Amino acid sequence: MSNFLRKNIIVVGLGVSGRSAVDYCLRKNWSCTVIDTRAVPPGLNEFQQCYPEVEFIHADLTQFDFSKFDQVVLSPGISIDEPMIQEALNQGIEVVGDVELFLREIEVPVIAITGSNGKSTVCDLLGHCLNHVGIKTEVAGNIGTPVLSLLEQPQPDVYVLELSSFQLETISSLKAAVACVLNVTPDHLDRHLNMANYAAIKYRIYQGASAAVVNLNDEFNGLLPSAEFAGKVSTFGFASGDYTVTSNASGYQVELPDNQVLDESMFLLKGHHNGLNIAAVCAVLNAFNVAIESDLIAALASYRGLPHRCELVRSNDGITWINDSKATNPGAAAAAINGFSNHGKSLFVIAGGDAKGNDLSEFIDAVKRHAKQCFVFGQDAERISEQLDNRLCESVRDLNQAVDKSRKVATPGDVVLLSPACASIDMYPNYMARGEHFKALVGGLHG
Ligand code: UMA
Ligand code: ADP
Repeated sequence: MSNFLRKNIIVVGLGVSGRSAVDYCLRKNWSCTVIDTRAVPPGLNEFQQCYPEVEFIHADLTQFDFSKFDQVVLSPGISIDEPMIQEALNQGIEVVGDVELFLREIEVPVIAITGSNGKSTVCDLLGHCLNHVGIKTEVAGNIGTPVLSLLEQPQPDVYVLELSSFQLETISSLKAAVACVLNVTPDHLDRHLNMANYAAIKYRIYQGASAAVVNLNDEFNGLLPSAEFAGKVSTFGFASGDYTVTSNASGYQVELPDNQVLDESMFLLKGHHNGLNIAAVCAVLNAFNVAIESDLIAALASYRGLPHRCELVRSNDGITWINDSKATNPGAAAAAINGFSNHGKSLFVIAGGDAKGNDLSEFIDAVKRHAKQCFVFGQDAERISEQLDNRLCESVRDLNQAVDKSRKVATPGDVVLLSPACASIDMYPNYMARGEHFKALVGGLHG
């Protein structure tokens, strides 16, 4: 350690988690430096005014020497496989993420959730249910609230943490009261290289957990060999599991181990994938010793969902318009398309953007099976349309034209679903901006 009285930390990445890490280090009276590969990361001026004592370095990570620091706090957007981060590890310098620092500070149980899709919905719904039954809960992590910012408030009864594969790479102290991998489908392969590697990182969430909730439909669930796992295991899935989702005439139903059956008509969350999310929430709550009784079911029923996730925009012209802009990978969009396949006469899909090099086949299959027509726009429109028949797919200039064309072909009783299967960054700052644009366009249509 460079100065045994004052720990010398470097925070890599000046995003929201990096900023909360700086706050944390300063509260600890540690010396703190920040490095970012961007010359002017968002909010740099304001940051420098607030923290004049913190040195900001703009540098290429491939050239940077970390040897004078005691600890590296790595933002999730930067890979632990960066050669100079690996070099720091070889020199015996500790590399952690913000979540690891947080876990070392807290004394209350953690419910930890990961998965390629459904994480935010499941975490938000868990927070809604637990708070509803009087268990004080804070929800944070990849959902948007950086975990270290929670340390400024009194500790609740339980933390629900949404953990991404990026965050799981730098966590070693997680011993969750309940851990759950919701699903693993292609995403972030530009960073994790292949599915086996990506899944193995996600399944680390079960290490040291007291109870595991496992999706029986997930092809990687063998990564949690129940014989070797010391804690309690419960399962959920389509047509299988302790918490089972099945189809009925009007949609989905969730069957609980005590023979209760919860029908889609009870819930504001629509689509079979949301049935699976509800099943996962029930399994996690039960593993956390919360009984699925009337109070809890009332909480599940009153949950409205998060914006941009299969959000109902408008249906007053007889056509149901749904904003699912958060479907930024093929698995998410496929789940939404499958989920809404029986909710109207015909289904029109709007998709496209930056496909991040993902294999689109799951999305393409869902469109072929359930959509009457698909309008595609953005950077990878051509890649999508090449895989779909011309009669089924039309390339359009932008979202404005996609909404215009959908309005012309859809008739009362139909569903129009924006579920892009792609990231938005080729045309929008983020998925929220894309979703807001869609809502404004649909709101401006004459009914
Ligand atoms: N970046 C650089 N150079 C740097 C540092 C970052 O170019 O030196 C880039 C990253 O590649 C990334 C962006 O800057 O594109 C932000 O990265 P960051 O690590 O600084 O991100 P934060 O603002 O700290 O936000 C992070 C999570 N971001 C990522 O994992 C990329 C947020 O998840 C999370 O909500 C937040 O911490 C609070 O915990 C976002 C996300 O996109 C929503 N997550 C991915 C996903 O959901 O698919 C995993
Ligand atoms: P995440 O936080 O993992 O990105 P969200 O809850 O924000 O997940 O949902 C993002 C999108 O993923 C939704 O808009 C929907 O299209 C899809 N989705 C939601 N739940 C599931 C699920 N259980 N399985 C597959 N896709 C899902």
